[in-house]
Amino acid sequence: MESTKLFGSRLSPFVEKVARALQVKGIEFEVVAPKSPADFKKWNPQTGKMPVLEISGTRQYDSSFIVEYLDEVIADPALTASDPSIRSKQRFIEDWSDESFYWYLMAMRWAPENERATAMQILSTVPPLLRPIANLIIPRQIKSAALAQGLARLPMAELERELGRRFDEVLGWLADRPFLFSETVSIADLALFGQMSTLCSGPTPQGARLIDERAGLRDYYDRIDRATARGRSRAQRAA
Ligand SMILES: N[C@@H](CCC(=O)N[C@@H](CS)C(=O)NCC(=O)O)C(=O)O
Repeated sequence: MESTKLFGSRLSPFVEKVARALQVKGIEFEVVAPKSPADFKKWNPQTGKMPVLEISGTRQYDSSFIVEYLDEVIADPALTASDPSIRSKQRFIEDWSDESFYWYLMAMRWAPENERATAMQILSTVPPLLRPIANLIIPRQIKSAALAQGLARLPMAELERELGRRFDEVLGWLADRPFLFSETVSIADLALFGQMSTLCSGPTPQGARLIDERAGLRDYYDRIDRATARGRSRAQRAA
């Protein structure tokens, strides 16, 4: 069987989301990291974004489309609930996490306090010879997207307060269940896990602290981590 390739960097919340989905499905894969921004367009001419998944001779783009595809080709374990009302909530949170919540992360990464560490983190994944040119392009390009969206214009104190509120709201949705609206992990949890994982990756200590201050959130993060770890059996994946 052809090998499955995940194009992108696991520093991206969307790539991490797909990596975790593959692990839940028990699909072996290799990560192909970008060498330059030109790779994004080469891998994914449609949107120029990562992740892209090469699987069974096809290339899929967009983390949500990819996970939906994985659920179609490997139905068990399912990453959405069979109950339509629960499934719609999981899809809604996945979309909220990808298209809205993500911008809190971007704002925090590209805040004046963190932008240097963020740029260094990204550049460390680029081959040394390409770093000078990447340094000229990547930070400016990504920061300008964050500023255009708007949250990145808030001062850090406001950003922390707002992100903390979003986390409290997530805990409200979680209530006393192990995963969002369900006893088993779904696309909603994977999407949030990707965002939290990037937030805990170093350049945004303010975001990592907001998670650590909330024991319920930290436990939720660790629970998704365990449920989606590579090589776990079904019994081991149980919360
Ligand atoms: N909706 C897309 C979002 C992907 C996305 O925004 N990826 C970012 C990395 S975190 C990217 O490739 N950015 C490069 C660019 O915008 O040029 C998905 O879920 O896959």
